[in-house]
Parts: sequence; C-alpha cells; structure tokens
Amino acid sequence: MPIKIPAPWTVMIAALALVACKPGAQGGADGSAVIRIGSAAPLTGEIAHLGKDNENGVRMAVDEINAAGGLKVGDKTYKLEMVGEDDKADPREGTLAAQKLVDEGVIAVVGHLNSGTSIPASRIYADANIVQISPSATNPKYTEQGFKTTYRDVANDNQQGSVLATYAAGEMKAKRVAIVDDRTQYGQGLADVFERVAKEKGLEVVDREFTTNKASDFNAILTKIRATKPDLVMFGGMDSTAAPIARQMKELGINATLLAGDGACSPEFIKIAGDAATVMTCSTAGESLTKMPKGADFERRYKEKFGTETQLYSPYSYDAVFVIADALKRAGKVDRAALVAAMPQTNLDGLSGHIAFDGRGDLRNGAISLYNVKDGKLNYLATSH
Ligand code: ABU
Repeated sequence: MPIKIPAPWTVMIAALALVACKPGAQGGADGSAVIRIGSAAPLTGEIAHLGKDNENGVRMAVDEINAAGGLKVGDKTYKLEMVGEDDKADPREGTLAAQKLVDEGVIAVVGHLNSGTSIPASRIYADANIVQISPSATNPKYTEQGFKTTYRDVANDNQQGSVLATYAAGEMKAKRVAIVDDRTQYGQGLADVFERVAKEKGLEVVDREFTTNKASDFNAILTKIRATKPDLVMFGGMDSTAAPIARQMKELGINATLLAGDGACSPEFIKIAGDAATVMTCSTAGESLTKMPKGADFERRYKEKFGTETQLYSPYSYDAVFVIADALKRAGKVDRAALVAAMPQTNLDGLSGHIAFDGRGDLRNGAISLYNVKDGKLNYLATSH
C-alpha cells in the first residue's frame, strides 16, 4: 500500500535533498553556511608523516580564515570546513578517496600528495568539475592531461630533475653516477629526467637500478652499485626509502653522495637515517621555508598548533586553500563551474611566493631549492628558478 506523506513533509524532504546534493555549500551544525574543501593525502603507511603535514597545512589555512570571520563570497559569508580523506599513497585508494570527496560535496580539493594518486584522481575531479590543487605531486604528466581542473603550486620534475643533474655536473663536479628509483610515477619520472639531463651534461651513468616504495633491504642493489665506483647515487623516491638506502650505503662503505629529490628531502629522512644522513644532498620543489618572508612565523604557529615541526609541503597546502578562497571570491558564488572559470586568473602573493598558473595548471616561475644535511638539520644551499 503506498505511504502518503503530508504535504509540509514532502516540501521539507525535497529541500533537504537539494541541500545534500548541492556541491560546495552546505548548512553548518550551527546554522551557518559552510563551504567544504577536501584534503587528500596518505594518513596511514610509510609516508603518513608527510600526508599529515599536508593536511595540517590545509587545516591551518581553514582555521585562520574562519577565525578572521569566514569567507565572503558574493553577499554571503561562509565558514570553511576541511574534509580529510586517507588515500594511503596508493593509486586505487586514491581514486576511492577522490570519489568520496566528490560525494561529500566538496567544492575543491587540496591533494593528493603523490603523483601516483594525484594523476588517477584528477580524472574523477575533472568529471565532477572540482578544482584540484596538489601541493606536492611533481610528475609533469599530472598537468599534461588537458583538464581545466588540475593545478599544482610547486614546480614539476622536468625542472627538478634538470636542476639536480645540472648541480651534480656543476657544483658537485660528479663524473660517475648510479641511479635508483622506486618505480612510482614520481620516483621513476624524476630519475628519467635526471638521467637524460645528466647524460647531456657529460656525466657517465654507470648503473641504473630500481626497487619499490615498500622495500627496506637494498644490499643487493648497493653491492652492485659499489662495484661501479660512482661519485654519487641519485635516488628517485620518498624519505622512508631513502633513509635505509643512506644507512646501508654507509654500512657497505660506499663513498658517494646520495642525491635525491623533494620526496626524500625531509626532517623525517634525517631522523631515520641517523648518522648516515649527512651523505645526502637533496632538492625541494619550491622556495625554502627559511627564505619565505613569513616562513619563520609559519613554522612557529604550526608548531604551536600541532605540537610538531613542518615536514615538507604544508606551506604549499596552506597556500592552496588561499588560492581556492581567492578564486571563490572572484567567482562571486559558491559554484564548482564558477570556481573552475576563476582559477586561471589567479595572481596571488602566498606564503611560499607569488602564485600564478600557466595554461596547463603548472606554477609559473617555480623554484627548486637545494640542501645538504648539517648539524642534524637540512642546510639550505641555493635556489634555482
Ligand atoms: N614530489 C614528491 C612526492 C610526491 C610525488 O610527486 O609523488
């Protein structure tokens, strides 16, 4: 028998359904209007410390905007709400997390952390017309897919791989290099660019090896590399893998620099590698926090709020929220399509530097910073634009 619903209830149910389906803006528990921003990063697994750092940057920006009274879009003021998802640094989990964020009605996403998750997730966001800004995915393919929704606010690995190879050939005066990568889209991609440019610069690539981002025993690879007598070992991969490589290089008596990209250039690397950490020279895909005019203040406030130091990408995930907020204000309404249309005109001074995007969604004039390890800390060496 059909159930009859009294007329006022049908109106209320229809109104609730409309609110539930409307992407971007929702009602808050206190009756305020709310804009949801997604944060996708690995919150469990080997690089959870980096994922948490990304999420903390988003949370810090969201809390600051709310504490200042919220975000005025058109004639209405909204509170921001961060919706965090754990993608476990896994491509398949990344697409599941992306779909969850779409279903949760976010207007934009900051993430993912890894290129290997950001790239497959980007199609899902593009299909849902959701702006995605990765604060850390550096593989060039991420922004080469032709999506209008795909952005990053760090430099890419064409630039990073080239700077690393140029630095190895120039300042480091390396002649013989061995290359190892972790077969992820980031690690292999960065190692490929490094290898191509290193050869162009006249370096001899004496060995090319690969491992995985889950491996912890590198004895076989490193014993083979030791026999080739390299000046440096370039590694494409993350800090959780680079640290045991550094330790085992020391144990095997390999007298070479470990040269790595942004994924390994973290305080966590130094903590895990211990007294082998000084073997490393590395790059990050943005300006150094120590060179950002408000970097020290950010570091202090971050520590006060989260009780821990920044790792790598929180300045960029923090900035990504302000980029979204700025584009929403210019769009004048809380609407996914309007936000997508406003993004290309981004022209903003952020914590990490000036933020404007090229036609693909890559950061214009991105910086690569170089470091070595001194006194148990990353020691800034130089910036290349
Ligand atoms: N950029 C290094 C770590 C993230 C990634 O691109 O996979």
